[in-house]
Amino acid sequence: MSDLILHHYPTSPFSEKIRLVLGYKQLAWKSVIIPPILPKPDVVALTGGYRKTPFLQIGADIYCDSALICDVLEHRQPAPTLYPAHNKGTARVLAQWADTTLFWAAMAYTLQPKGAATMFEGPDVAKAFMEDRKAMRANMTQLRTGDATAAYRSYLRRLANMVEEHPFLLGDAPCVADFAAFHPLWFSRMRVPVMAGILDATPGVLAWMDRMAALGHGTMQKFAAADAVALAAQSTPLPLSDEPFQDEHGIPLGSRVSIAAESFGLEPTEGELLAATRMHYTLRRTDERAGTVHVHFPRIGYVLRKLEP
Ligand SMILES: N[C@@H](CCC(=O)N[C@@H](CS)C(=O)NCC(=O)O)C(=O)O
Repeated sequence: MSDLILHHYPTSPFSEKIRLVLGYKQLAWKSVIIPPILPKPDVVALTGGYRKTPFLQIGADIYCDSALICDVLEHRQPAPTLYPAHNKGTARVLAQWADTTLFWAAMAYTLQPKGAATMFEGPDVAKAFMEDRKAMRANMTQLRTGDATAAYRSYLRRLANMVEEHPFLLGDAPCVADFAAFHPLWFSRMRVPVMAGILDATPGVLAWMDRMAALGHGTMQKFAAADAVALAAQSTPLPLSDEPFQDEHGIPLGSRVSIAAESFGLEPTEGELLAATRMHYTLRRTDERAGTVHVHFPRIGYVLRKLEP
């Protein structure tokens, strides 16, 4: 079976979500460290434009977005499951809330000037990072610090209510919602410890975080970005799933299309629409370094547009 290659960087919260899922499922994986800001030539050779972190590579197949990566890892290693049969819908909805509403409140609180001042090695690195992220947020409403802090405190209390009932958010075992709720809090606690005091009011949440962290990161082996691009060029994309085409846009398969995130980092990937199933899109594109690759996106959170042929 082809290797799982995670393109990520150590301080990325969404990457920590996936590293822990790899640990929970006890998977072996290869680690490619990518730059946290643009330019990202090796990333774009594989994704065709998408620049967010993390993404997963399996040979010549590229999976964008941590929600899609969770589905791919579940398919690869169904046990233990991320989607318990008795509350699949609740788990996905709670995960989506955590990856968006909770994430942005946690970031706005944690990266207020006092936190941001401790995060970077020098003023030039800080300035480059802040400018990169400001451009990514161009179409978003920025939460103000006071509002973000109040919201984050409430969300922590709500999470505490859940983990006071059972060891994980929805029961005795972690599900996709636990991984999604963990990573923004991990960023506050582990990456910007000067801001971690907000967690002290909810010791149940801290204990749950310790249980989550104990899942580990699976078995990781370092891999070079250039080797990952070369591997894609030598590989043939996997056969497409036999799930039916679900047309919501009036865009036929085979059309030239672009796919971009709805918000935060709108760099599009362009290619030929090969599949649009109930939950996922697949594009085919050819890159001069990576060869022909299939780039996959979730439907939720992404905008599909037809391009002129
Ligand atoms: N919806 C995406 C969000 C990913 C995301 O926003 N990642 C952050 C890092 S944790 C990012 O891309 N930052 C800019 C970058 O790394 O270039 C997912 O679930 O993967």
